Amino acid sequence: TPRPFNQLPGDWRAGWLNLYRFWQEGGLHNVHHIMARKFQQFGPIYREKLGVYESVNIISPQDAATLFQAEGTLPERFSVPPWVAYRDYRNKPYGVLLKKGEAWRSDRLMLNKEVLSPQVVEGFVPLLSEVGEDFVRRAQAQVGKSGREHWTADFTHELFRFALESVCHVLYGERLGLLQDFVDPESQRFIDAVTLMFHTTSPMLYVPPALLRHLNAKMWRDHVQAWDAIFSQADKCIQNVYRDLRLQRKSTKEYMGILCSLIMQDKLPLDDIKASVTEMMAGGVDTTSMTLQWAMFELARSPGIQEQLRAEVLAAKREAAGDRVKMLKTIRLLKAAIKETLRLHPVAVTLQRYTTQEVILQDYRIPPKTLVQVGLYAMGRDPEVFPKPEQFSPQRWLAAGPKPFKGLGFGFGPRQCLGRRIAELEMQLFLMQILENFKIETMRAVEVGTKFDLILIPDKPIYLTLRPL
Ligand code: HEM
Ligand code: 2DC
Repeated sequence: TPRPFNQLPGDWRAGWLNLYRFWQEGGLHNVHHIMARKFQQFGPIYREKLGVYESVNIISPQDAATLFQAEGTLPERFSVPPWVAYRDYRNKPYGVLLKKGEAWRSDRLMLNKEVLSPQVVEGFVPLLSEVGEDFVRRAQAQVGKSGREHWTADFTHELFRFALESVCHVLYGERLGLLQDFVDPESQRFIDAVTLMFHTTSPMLYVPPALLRHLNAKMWRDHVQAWDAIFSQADKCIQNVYRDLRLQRKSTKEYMGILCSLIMQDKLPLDDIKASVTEMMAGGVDTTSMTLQWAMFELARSPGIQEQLRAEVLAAKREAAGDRVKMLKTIRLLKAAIKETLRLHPVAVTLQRYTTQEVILQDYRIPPKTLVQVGLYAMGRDPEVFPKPEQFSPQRWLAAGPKPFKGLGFGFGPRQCLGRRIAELEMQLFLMQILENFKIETMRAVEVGTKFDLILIPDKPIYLTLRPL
């Protein structure tokens, strides 16, 4: 018979003491390392209490399968407290990111049709390719300017701009011009606000924000300022589209973007559309850009794999006569390379769900309403799950046989990442276009680690070189 809940291994009796220890260990930026260590110490399941938050943590794909197969139709993840606190403080509506229950589900189903469904997603290809082409053109111009036949830089900010330009093109059907030499300071402010928002979230994760609010701590003020900037900039973009639509300035022939489709469908209240579109605009900056940066870094460190990918892309291009939609159907290794990048460098350190019924994990009874976290970072580097985990090997995803609950970078099920298809297409097209035009290089001696800043990011700048083929 399964063992009772209170026999689970782990430090779950003294929440505040644990939080204190966590701070002392520099846990703030090392959540992922601490988790990996706890799995080593306690085995594949442990219970933990940090401050007021209690969770059960798992690492094996089989346990993830058990968890997600029992999640039901209204899955709920850990609701990041400072994000909720901001919305309540400013009286701003929740979008799908923060909604729960039926209210979440009805919004989500409407959004799925315009953001995730295969027919609509194919229409994103020309919009996203155009942005990728501009990036290539800009890179070529930078090579010219350098006078040294290559462009070497920390690409963080270039990729932030690329990512925001991309997500806005599909959301609003309009270009912001972020890949030009002159960048609109308001757009730049939006990008900086998203980074600041993530950065100020992590220290407040385990301290109730209400407490910080009363202390009026600098962290909370910065967080509010960051969200204010995000909402006001998104609102401007949304108002522009709304006005153009009313004045019939938009030609109704071509695809006009996700926001237009949602407004014309008229099935969601405008405030709910706005809330979720704002979340998508903010969610589309650091996520894809950091993943692309890691992908280029890994390809630079594995020139052999980079050559294989280039060969695949060039063959696909010949066969499809340059048709990007067709090309996307044949680039299996490139898609595997993106999965492999997210295995080693997931954006989200964990996936979380509240259980709705009793589940058995590692032969322990987990009661309903328990927060269970899948240690995504730890799983990606566990040799039991991925042999030779330190090796970047896209090929491992192409080997015969199913790989259930191993590729979880975007989450799972009805509550998985809403931007998943946009993100995948954007990254596939970007890497295709880069591989067609440049060799990616880096100084091989430099080791780069990972830092938790709410999302996982490189712990030092990554310098990459693009060299025209
Ligand atoms: C949720 C990862 C890009 C918008 C999530 C979740 C993960 C994730 C792990 C939680 C899923 C779950 O609980 O099962 C990623 C990764 C990205 C990425 C790895 C890129 C490499 C994007 C983009 C957008 C976006 C480009 C916007 C277009 C969202 C939203 C949610 C979400 C709105 C909440 C969905 C809901 O609760 O219904 N993402 N994401 N993400 N993501 Fe992404
Ligand atoms: C952070 O302990 C660590 O995709 C916490 O695009 C648990 C947790 C809960 C929700 C996760 C979050 C972590 C990391 C960032 C995620 C978020 C859900 C969505 C969000 C993974 C793992 C993200 C980056 C969205 C953000 C959209 C936002 C900017 C409007």
